[in-house]
Amino acid sequence: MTMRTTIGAWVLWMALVPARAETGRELWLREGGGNPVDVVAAGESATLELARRELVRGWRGKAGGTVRLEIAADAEVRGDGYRLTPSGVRARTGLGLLYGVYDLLSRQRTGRPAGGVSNPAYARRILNHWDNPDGTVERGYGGRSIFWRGGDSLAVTDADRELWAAYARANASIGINGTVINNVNAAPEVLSAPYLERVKAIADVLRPWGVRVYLSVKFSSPAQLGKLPTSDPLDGRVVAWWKERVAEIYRRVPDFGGFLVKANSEGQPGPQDFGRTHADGANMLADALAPHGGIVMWRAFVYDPEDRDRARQAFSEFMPLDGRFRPNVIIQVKNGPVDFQPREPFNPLFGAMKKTAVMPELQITQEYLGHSIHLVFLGPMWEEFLQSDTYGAGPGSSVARATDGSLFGHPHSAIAGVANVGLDANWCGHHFAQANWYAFGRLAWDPGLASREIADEWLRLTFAPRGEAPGGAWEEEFLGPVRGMMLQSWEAAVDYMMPLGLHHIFAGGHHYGPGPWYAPKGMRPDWTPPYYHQADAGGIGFDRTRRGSDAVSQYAEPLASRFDDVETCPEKYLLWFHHLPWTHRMKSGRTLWDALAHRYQSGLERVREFQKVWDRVEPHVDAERFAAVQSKLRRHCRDAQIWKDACLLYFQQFSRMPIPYELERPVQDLEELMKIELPWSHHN
Ligand code: BDP
Repeated sequence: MTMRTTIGAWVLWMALVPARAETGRELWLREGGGNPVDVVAAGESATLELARRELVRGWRGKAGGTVRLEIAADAEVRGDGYRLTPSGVRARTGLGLLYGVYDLLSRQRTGRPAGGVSNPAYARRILNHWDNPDGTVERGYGGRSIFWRGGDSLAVTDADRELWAAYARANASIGINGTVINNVNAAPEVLSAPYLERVKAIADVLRPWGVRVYLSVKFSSPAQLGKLPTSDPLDGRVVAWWKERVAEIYRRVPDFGGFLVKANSEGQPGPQDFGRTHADGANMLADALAPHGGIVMWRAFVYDPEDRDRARQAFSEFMPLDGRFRPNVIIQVKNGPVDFQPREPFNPLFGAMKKTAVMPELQITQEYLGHSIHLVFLGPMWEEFLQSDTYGAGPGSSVARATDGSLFGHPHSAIAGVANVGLDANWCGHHFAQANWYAFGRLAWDPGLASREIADEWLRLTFAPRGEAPGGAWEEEFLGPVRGMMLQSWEAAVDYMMPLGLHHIFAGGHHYGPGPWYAPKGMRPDWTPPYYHQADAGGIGFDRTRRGSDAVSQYAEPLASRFDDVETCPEKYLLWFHHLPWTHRMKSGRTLWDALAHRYQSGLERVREFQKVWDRVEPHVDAERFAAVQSKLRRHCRDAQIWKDACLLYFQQFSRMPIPYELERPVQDLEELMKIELPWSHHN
């Protein structure tokens, strides 16, 4: 709770705080201030009915106005795109109309002018839920699963249906049209009849909102669930088993989207267990799905402890298979070559794999970015990634263009985000984590959007006083500063955790706190931070140059040479590609050690600024959300301090150089810091 010290402030507070409690449950779809409206729609469908209801609920245009929803051909409108016309919305599909309605309403609420055509860049815009049948969520920080309850409770209740509808509505409002409802580390039983009944119930609720259901499958399901002697993808019995399972799914869910597969990765079974390739495995499943219109999203997240550089492996394993996959296979590739680190260069498969469709996998849940404790807006990270030029087809081959179908023209295009949604009242654990769900949807629709615009929209929709068009003092005193905080928050986190290209220096297991020292005896080296930072008396960083692991050569020119040369390598990726002496001169003239220390300090300082920004906007925020975010920021700040002190004191053992005297001194001892087990869940 916050303390108000003067009566004056109290009166001001009474005047400004909205009367209604804000739990965050309504996300960016907060109601209030609907004007009467007349909706004229040609035709009838469940989706059109939703569009009509949304207009009636949220119309802020002229009171008593008329909105026309028409399905018609339009040379500029593609897929589920739409045109906002002076009289309403025109689209080719009912779903296009629903998307148009959301856009129209959002524009009314945010004061943006309406008009023009909007088409989705990616055909499939998908959430990946890492939800387990027992109701837990792997790397989930917003509470338990919204899909699975655990125990024997597969029965579907009205409360389930309401929850799924609210979830589907939120997704539809930002253009998300698919969801994988179980963990990539998949349990075979999801393919059994009782589970498929629940899958059907979920799909039935999601369908009118245009959200299709997909499943993650375990490659060894034929043996584990079907009791076959093998799961070899080239064995006739296995082929027949999958065909039958797939038919079984489509009997219940006629518009089922397809499978997501994690195979031969982190101990998961896969085709290589039978001496077959990823292509053999993916194609077998693709053939089973093709007659029904389903696709396979086959993950390229593979790495083997024997290889000297984990960052090279997806490329080495998948490039030779380019062109050997069926047209309904998409290779799902994490944004970076290692694993959702605070900052990575893009995975070199983007732009290089041309004969096979490739889809980006982003992580909305903040596994490596402060869980649901740190306020980190991921828009800028995704913008950097999607706009990175791969040079795959010459200059101008951004990751977005290399994957959305515009460069290589594959029949399917898709993008996935690992969901941060759970049973928490505000869905995501942290009020600001909702912005990452929102940003993912918006960028999947239009990867050219600037993260500044997205933050702006989201803040207006989520925090503006109810029922009023935001303006004046609110814009100046709330929107400006809070948007500024959001836009800096990712770079700040990179700086207090892993600046200058450092990566994977987390404590083992939870991936929340620092652990650059973490290397238990006998553990796979590629699961320990020293493998990644390589700090010693001679310097720090992973040598991926031509003289090192040569990962640079997986990038197209001019990138390969640019990353290889320490003079031209962007400093943000310096220690990703280079092992350098502590005294290496940076562009600023500072030594590498000093620059590192300054980065850690400035990351922490920015979080302390965020606390001030937030406290200052108190008069503009409801008491519930104000207090919740304020309290998270305290932990954020405390833990950023731990990151900075731990990393600097640990690396100082090697650099043997003083922390620059103008910077704050650490406030804890290294021995103490090494013992801290940060309570990483906001539930504890
Ligand atoms: C890692 C996560 C692990 C996931 C894995 C994956 O730590 O929990 O199963 O990625 O994406 O980041 O398969």
